[in-house]
Amino acid sequence: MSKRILVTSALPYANGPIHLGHLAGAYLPADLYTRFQRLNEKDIVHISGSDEHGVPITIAAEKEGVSPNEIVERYHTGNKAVFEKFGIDFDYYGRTSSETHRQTSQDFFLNLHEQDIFSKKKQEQFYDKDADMFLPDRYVKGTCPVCGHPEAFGDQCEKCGTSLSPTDLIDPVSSITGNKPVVKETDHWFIPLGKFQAWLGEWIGSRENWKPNVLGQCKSWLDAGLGDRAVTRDLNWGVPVPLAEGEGKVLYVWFDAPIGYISATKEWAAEQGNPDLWKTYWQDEETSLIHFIGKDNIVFHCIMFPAMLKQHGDFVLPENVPANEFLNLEGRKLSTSKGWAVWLNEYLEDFDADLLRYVLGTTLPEAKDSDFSWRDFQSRVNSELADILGNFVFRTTSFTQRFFNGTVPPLSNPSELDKETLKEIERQKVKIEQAYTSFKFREAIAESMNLARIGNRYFTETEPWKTRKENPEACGNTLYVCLQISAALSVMFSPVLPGKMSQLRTQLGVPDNTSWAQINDHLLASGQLIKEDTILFEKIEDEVVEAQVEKLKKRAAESEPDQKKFPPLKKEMDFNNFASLDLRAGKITGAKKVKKSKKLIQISVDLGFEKRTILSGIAEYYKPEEVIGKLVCVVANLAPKKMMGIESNGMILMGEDSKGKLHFVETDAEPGSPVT
Ligand code: B3M
Ligand code: ZN
Repeated sequence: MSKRILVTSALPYANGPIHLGHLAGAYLPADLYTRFQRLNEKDIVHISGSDEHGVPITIAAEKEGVSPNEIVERYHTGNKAVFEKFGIDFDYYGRTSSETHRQTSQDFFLNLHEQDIFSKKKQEQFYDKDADMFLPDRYVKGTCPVCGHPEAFGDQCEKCGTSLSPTDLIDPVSSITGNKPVVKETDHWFIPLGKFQAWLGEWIGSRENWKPNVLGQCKSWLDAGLGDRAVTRDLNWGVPVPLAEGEGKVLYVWFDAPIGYISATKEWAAEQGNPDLWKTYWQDEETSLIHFIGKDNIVFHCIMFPAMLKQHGDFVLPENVPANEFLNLEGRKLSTSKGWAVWLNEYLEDFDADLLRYVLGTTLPEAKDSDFSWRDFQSRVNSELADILGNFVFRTTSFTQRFFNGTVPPLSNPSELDKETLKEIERQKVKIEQAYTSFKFREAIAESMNLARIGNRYFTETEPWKTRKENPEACGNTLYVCLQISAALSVMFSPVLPGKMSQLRTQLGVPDNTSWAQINDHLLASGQLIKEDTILFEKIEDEVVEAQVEKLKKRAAESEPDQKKFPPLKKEMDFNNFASLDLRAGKITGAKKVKKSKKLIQISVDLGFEKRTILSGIAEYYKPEEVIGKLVCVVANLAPKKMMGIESNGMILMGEDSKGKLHFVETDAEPGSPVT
């Protein structure tokens, strides 16, 4: 193991508040890891900060009609504060607008420039004459060539997900003035990633213990072949290109942002009163550099930044990049623009930070996407934190208060079970340590909880409420063992539950500076006094989590655009095609939900001359009993289709409104009548 560890967590764009997706992707795992390693007495520094450059910032500013500066001030300050409240214990939280950062990233660029590594190339780019600026891809809007969505962006269509180039758009317009942009030539500097391809393949191949999801993404980038990537942009917001010919241009945000880790470490070192200390962490080979990020940042941290570092030559390379997958919310993809997110500052108005640290920690998307739901939050708080950990500690300490005057009893003539149970402390400690050091935080937390489970089971089995009279010595042993487990838990659980475990250590009299190595089965001395017990975890009522789900749904509904743009008209068809469609009036005579399907209802329709079974995707909008009796229009000559094991014979016509809700197309004509 290396001498020291430098942990970085992705610099979040200072263009909006921190939500659960951020936490699950990078910050909570980074904090769990750092807190564990600190407890384990490692020399470890955790660096992060605000990414204050790039189009994400200027777009947020334009949307609000304020300056980019106002946006980054607001969110840098707000995000820094909320991370702190949540217990994300950065050693330094910097920002890429700092002077140190400007200097550091310009020096970095110049270093590569002087090594003649960049190629300068002409590029054709959209230009807005009235705004007098080149338009970043995101600033060009138009119709998606793939799905016809009229509001696609120049880098991506958010409706169909296709990744685009601004010139792919049909009828492109500038999102600044609404004008049709012109194509103009501009110069940019490119890093030839292809030159690093062979080295990257070898280097990534030689990394140990990288997660399969990370290796998989790297492999597909490498297999696709690396090309040139522009490292400059025509934008008036960012780090200026430090060359006379680069006037008016800035460094590409993904060039300067990772250098932000270095500049923030420099600022941290200065703050420590030892300005050169940053060098130890970035230049001494005995540093393990670990980048915590979400999966959308993998290519930048595993390909582009290592290539930059390698070429520069003065810095260590990342030892591991334990990127996480995405967190969904209540079964849906998280989306801030659609209001489908839980913001950390709002969470903290209603609940304690530790509860979310625990629940998110048990659901981290470590190997694949995972889901956060309020029901699961409630159930984990109630049935794990309260019923297992809280209950174990409470029954142990309150029994000690009532029957042992609040002092730790002696261990005398322990039974096999007592001795075996004490040994579980060491066994769990080994498992937990193993999990933390291999970035398996879910497992580390589960094994921590398992020790509380073991304690609970033992308490119940040894029945101290009975032995208290029959065999006081055995009763004392039970409490001794349970108090030692509680004490061990108060240290073991501290990376996850820093606030609650500090409270527990105070109650038990376990010193706050107890290290991981010091955890053993006799942290408490016999005769030691335990303080009055408090309830560590209160249960959460149904109404409380229901209110959270309601809040989420309400916000999602509010942020839906009032007028959904309807899809463009389909291509003209000839009359014969239309005439081959046989539409009939029908009456719904029965309806029931299709098992295991969220969308489908199985409907019986009377067409007068025959009865049909039709599956209709309306379950999100109608209950089966609501549709019975409706007089509807049916496509009666559609080929049968099997869904969820049921054959559907026809289709019921529906109108889809601007909110996406479906409405029946109804007719008073008697069942069987042709609809023409
Ligand atoms: N700001 C992207 C993001 O927030 C970017 C990360 C920079 S890490 C150097 O996801
Ligand atoms: Zn599209």
